[in-house]
Amino acid sequence: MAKPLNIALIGTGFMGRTHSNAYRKVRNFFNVPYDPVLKVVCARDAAKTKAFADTWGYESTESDWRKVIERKDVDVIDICTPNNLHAEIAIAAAEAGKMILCEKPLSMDGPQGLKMVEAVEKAGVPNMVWYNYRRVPAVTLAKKLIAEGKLGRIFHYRAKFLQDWTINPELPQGGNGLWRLDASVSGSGVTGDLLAHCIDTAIWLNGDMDEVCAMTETFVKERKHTETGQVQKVSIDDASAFLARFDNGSLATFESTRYARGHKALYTFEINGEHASIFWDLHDLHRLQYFDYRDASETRGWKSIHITDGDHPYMSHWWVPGLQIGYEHTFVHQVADFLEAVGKGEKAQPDFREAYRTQLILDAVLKSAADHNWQKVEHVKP
Ligand code: SOE
Repeated sequence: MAKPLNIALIGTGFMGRTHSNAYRKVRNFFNVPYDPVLKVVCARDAAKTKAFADTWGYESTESDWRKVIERKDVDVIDICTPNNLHAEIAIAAAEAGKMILCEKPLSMDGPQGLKMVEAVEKAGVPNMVWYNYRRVPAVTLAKKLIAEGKLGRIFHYRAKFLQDWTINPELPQGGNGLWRLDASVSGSGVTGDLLAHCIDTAIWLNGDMDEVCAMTETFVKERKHTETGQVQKVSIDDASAFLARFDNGSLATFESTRYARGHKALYTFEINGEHASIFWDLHDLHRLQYFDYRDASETRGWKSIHITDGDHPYMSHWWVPGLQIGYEHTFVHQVADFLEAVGKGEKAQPDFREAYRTQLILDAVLKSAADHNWQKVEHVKP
């Protein structure tokens, strides 16, 4: 029998929806030891929060996250707020002994991330950060192939995450919905929002990074504020690209932008190893492209592996072979993995400490871009 686990969701934006959907679906498809109960949702706007609660089936609403943390009937605090609130909420939740799930990126910067790591480790509470792309079955398969040594020594890692939604100079910045354009709330622009995903996947697949050399640009220098209408300097990076050297000696390039006309969420990575290469594309997320030099030369070539078989990661839980799943399922997988890990008393991944590694790389990228030089990346104990 699955035990009830009471969830408090803080934040009702896009991510709040993806997580709520995952809590509702997980037990229909995964035999997990806990049953997520949608106990309370919290956000400042009472009417919107009530509408959100009705849509997703939350039992109650709150407008002050501190009250949520005080509640005895809450086991898990799920933080889906803008980035500048992650640390304060997570540290208070850890002190209250709650389990914590936090949206990415973990924090505004490395030092703040470290305080969050220390708080959850001191409290000994289960914790995890929602880097959902690890849970795309094709990406999980890539991890398996690399761990099995199929690629051999890795020479190159190449990732990009391209969007085009901020090209219009009339788009305002800040406030509800557009906080991603205000560095005092988001920490940074595409570096923390998009490259954070690419870095999380990369260090999971290819190990730690040793050094980086970056450049960033802000193409639109001034925008009106959403609420005040005042024209203000744009504080975020609109585009960010960097070179990296991994601890295993492989060389890498990373690029992200919100100015790539025609691309809404083009996240791709390619890894070239001694024996084989793999390529993955979020727009075709159920396929893994694989080339193995050890195949007979007559039939050697890129294979497009359709990740829909019961043998593929996570897929036996869904439909029959040949039928696909999508973006929202990555969150269901992440909840399932979290509940399994809690049941076994194991760490869920990525936990705060692992996500802190990404944070240190983000700091090094921003520092490198500001100083126009190579930056060594501080390493974190696993
Ligand atoms: C930004 O547009 C965004 O929603 C990110 O914040 C998410 O993390 C990414 O998965 C999709 O794009």
